[in-house]
Amino acid sequence: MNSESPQGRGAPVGRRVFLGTLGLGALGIVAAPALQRGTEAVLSGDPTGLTGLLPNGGGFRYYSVTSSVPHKDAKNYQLTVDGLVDRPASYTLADLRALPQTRMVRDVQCVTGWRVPGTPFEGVRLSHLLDAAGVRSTAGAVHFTCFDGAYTESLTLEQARRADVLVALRMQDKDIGHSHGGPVRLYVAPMYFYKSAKWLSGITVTQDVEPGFWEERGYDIDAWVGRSNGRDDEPTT
Ligand SMILES: Nc1nc2c(c(=O)[nH]1)N[C@H]1C(S)=C(S)[C@@H](COP(=O)(O)O)O[C@H]1N2
Ligand SMILES: [Mo]
Repeated sequence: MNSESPQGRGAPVGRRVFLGTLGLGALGIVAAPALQRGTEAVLSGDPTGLTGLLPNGGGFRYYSVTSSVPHKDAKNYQLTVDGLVDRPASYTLADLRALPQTRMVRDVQCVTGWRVPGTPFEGVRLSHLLDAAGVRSTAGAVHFTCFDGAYTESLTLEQARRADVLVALRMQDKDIGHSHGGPVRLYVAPMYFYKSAKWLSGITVTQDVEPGFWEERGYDIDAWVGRSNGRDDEPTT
């Protein structure tokens, strides 16, 4: 059903999607433009409860597959890197902030159709953490886990090593807030936004790709914008 997916496959964003939203639990949200405009100003500061069904401000929608997510900050945040590596590691937020930072400004594109142009993200290249860990020659993929306890994602090692894949600490030139997956989320610039796992807590190097949360529910593992999930509307340059 469209309303429980990150994608309204071919569905016009309108009454049909809006009505679907009303019956929805905590799963992925598709909100109608009218609903966004009417409620954003009042509720955008509170991403809990009711506002989980509502937009997040700035054109973003708030998505979480769980009804609540623990809050983490510099005091208790940890990111582990393990699996097929020679040097497993654990990073605090301060550790991550001390590493070289890369800033990119790209369009965010959710597979449901909403898009936020020119969004700055900043953080540590995933390739930097992989190099530091020493990826073993038998490895072929990277699996991501989240401290919401439910969401997962994956990339091939080749994708994970791209320069436009970040372990992001900042978004919209601010530290990433809780509702956007802070303090640390993945940012996979060339792919639909469902690849950009929020509340990132684990990076495990694996032999093969393990499908992520939405991918086990039918979405493409290789989620290139414009060239996946039934779309083929951009030249493959
Ligand atoms: N942990 C986690 N990460 C997630 C999701 C989620 O539900 N849980 N939803 C994905 C989807 S479908 C989108 S469009 C974006 C939404 O990010 P935002 O809430 O910052 O707009 O997060 C992605 N990462
Ligand atoms: Mo999405």
